[in-house]
Amino acid sequence: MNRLDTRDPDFTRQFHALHDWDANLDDQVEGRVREIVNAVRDRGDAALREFTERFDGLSTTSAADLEIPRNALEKALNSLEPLQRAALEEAAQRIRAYHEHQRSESWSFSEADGTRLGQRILPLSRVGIYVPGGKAAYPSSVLMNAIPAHVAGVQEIIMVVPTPKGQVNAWVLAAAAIAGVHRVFCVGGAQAVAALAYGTETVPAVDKIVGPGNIYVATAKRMVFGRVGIDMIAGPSEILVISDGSAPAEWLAWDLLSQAEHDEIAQSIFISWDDAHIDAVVTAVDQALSVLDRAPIASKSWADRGAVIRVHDRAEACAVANRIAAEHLELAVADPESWLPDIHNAGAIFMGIHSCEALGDYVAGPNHVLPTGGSARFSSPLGVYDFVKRSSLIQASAAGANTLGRLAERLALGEGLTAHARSAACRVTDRQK
Ligand code: HSO
Ligand code: ZN
Repeated sequence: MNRLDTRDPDFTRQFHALHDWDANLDDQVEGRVREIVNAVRDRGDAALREFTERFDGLSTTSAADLEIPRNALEKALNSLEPLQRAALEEAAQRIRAYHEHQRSESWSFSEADGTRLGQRILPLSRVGIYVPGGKAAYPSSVLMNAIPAHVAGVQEIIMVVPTPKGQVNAWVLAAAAIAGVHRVFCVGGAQAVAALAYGTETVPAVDKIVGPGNIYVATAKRMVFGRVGIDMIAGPSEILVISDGSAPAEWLAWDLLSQAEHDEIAQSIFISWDDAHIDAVVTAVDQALSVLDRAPIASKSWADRGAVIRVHDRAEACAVANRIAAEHLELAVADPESWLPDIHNAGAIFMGIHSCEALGDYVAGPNHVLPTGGSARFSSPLGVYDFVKRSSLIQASAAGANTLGRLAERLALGEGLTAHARSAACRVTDRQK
């Protein structure tokens, strides 16, 4: 773990080293992904089946075999233990209720001369949700991606999930059933992204692709952006805990490790101004690691990318937190409300010692798909607003066109655009011939 102290003259350099990181840029990967994307674009199902056989060891006799039938989703749901199923359903219900608040309405207003202006909000027609396979196959992420789309009113939600050697994760399928996913295909990687972007004979083309994935998936999403919409490019998970000593060190140690266990390149950072408290948390992390199932992953993450930062005071804690712009920020402090005005950059803010990130990851209701890698400076959690588009509405009255036409004509002439000027002038009374 990296130990930083803002009093250290070398602090700025160490701090940059800590968070200057882009896990998703690699020229070699780019070349390989380009080939895969082009092959699927040009040869459709045939290429999709070849790559699925090569990368996932899943051979199919026809492309139709790539689709998981609807009744398999129901079967997966019924195969869960009643308590597991109830937990998943309750989580889904809370996520749905939270996201209902994000709905926004179309609006318009009228001007004195009868001209009406507005904005119409409509759901996207069809979206694709990428669900990673293997160790990162999270049913909770299926809920977090699909439910906002559903609440937005998306007509068709298509999920893709790699099934290495044909192994499907029953939890993931059950979550898809609960979240209202319409169709599921067992394809993954760059080939799945290409199939969703361009469509194949079997996989329909979508309007937007969301969901996290490895570097191949992230690179493919970047490549097809423009053809389709994409959500943000997810980097490794991060948690930043600021503590004034109100929470027991052991709680905070588990909070830090709850991110570290996701991935060797996940990042957990602890900030405090209390030296004894920092030492207690560091000791508690080591103790927790000694009993953690995923210790091999979490230890590497904590050792290489983890950090404790000793700051001077609360104001400096906020300044450092704003520079990090963490995906998850826990304010493990006695009076989190009073801290809020000073926090400007964070994907999700967990307020007070009872609000650990794990609650937000699963059941609180807000989305767990959050801006990573400092992008909380300019972007937001995945939400209903990511599954809608807006159209402007312009309805000029005759009187309105008369006034606006004069103005537009003048501006058009200034730009040397005569057809624009004439088009506007046609609507101006004393210019009409
Ligand atoms: N913490 C992850 C989401 C997740 N956690 C899924 C558990 N399952 C996002 O940063
Ligand atoms: Zn998590």
